[in-house]
Amino acid sequence: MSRNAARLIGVGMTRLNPKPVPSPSRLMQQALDAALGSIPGVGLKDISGLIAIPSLAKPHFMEAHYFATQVGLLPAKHVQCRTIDTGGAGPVAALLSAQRMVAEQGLDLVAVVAGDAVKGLDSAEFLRRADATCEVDEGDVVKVENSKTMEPLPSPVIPNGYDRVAQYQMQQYGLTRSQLAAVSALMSIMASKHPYALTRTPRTVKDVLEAQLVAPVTSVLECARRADGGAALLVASTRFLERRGLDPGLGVVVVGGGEASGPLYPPSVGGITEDMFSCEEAAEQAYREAQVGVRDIDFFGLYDCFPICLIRAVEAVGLCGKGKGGLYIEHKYQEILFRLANDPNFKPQEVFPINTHGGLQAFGAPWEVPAMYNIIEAFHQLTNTAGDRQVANARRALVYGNGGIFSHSAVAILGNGRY
Ligand code: MLC
Repeated sequence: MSRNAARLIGVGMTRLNPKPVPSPSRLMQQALDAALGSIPGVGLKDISGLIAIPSLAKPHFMEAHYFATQVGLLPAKHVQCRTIDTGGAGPVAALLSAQRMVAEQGLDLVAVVAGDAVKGLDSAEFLRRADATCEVDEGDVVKVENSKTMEPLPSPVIPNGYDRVAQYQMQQYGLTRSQLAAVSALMSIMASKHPYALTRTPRTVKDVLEAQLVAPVTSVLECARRADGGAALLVASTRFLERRGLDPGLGVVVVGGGEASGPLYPPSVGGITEDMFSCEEAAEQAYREAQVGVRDIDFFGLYDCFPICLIRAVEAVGLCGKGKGGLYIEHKYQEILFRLANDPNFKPQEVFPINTHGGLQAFGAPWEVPAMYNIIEAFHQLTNTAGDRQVANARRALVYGNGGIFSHSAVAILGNGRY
């Protein structure tokens, strides 16, 4: 390994929905303090790079520069800041960017921060802002030959956008309504094992199907669960660790990554084609760079803002064949229910080493923060600190962040560096 290899050495997060509701910036600060506090002798003054993910509740011009100024990181020489806006893919895109800043540009310690307080917004204001993300100004529309009709989405725009893709997958590949609901039920089982998760009690497919509908094939229990929270990552060079007398094998290594983009929102159901999806491409790049395949991955942190996102993700990363994601989830869910009922020592991660924290639908989703939780859970799995959720002998993890409505995919592969 080169001396400039980048390691994810520390992570930090706030509890979800703290009261009184802090600002997104305060949530980022608290998470960064927690991450720095986990590494002896390392403090704010050691940070030479800062990447921030913008919030919806209180966005700022040049978020990273704003944050660095507020916490006193700037003014200073040799500090580089950047804001990354690839929606929910932001944390994984930021992790890859931090890795390059360390490995290629020679920075010593790069922090990634994200925080949002969308539960703290009242419902009407949240919906107004969320709906505005896909608003198209007619004056901006350029007619391109053979272009798809970008039919506007009804409110709530984001659930309806994902719903279009769910309907496409039902028509194209025979995905069923219960298979979609099984994702939410499965995630609630996983979340019930995590002390920070908002969902404490597992729900059934029946509960999910009987919950209030927010779009034709999406109920409220299948939506990313609106929440307030912050999270932070610290990526360091091995040179920095050596200089500080820290274990050069601290944390985990970023061994590969990939990114790809799709349109901001999908066309009508009949106009959707496979061209709009980008997770396969991002995953392929990441596997190639890491020189591993799906069988080498022990833990998966897969974005799941709505069931269709996880169903397409298990296909895209190669856990099952194309169009078979619904069946894959259904079988795993049935197996887990059977084993839980018959074996008191059974742990769900033995058959489903995916989103052991519960994902967006059950753990909680502070807008663009939640892929941070995929990364943090991967960190705990690879450092053998996931407690009751621990996947046995976890050596490599794949984390996936999705932005917009399948508009950006970022995939990173992490390793414990000991294989
Ligand atoms: C909501 N509730 C849930 C839940 N989702 N409970 C369990 N599991 C879930 N997954 C509960 C809430 O806690 C609340 O109960 C009640 O349902 C109503 O939710 P709400 O959000 O307070 O209500 P409302 O304002 O009416 O809005 C409902 C909604 C909204 C479905 C329209 O929640 C919504 O738009 N959710 C999706 C959020 C979203 O789009 N995130 C981005 C995903 S895309 P109580 O008891 O707490 O009041 C993405 C990519 C990207 O991630 O780039 O961002």
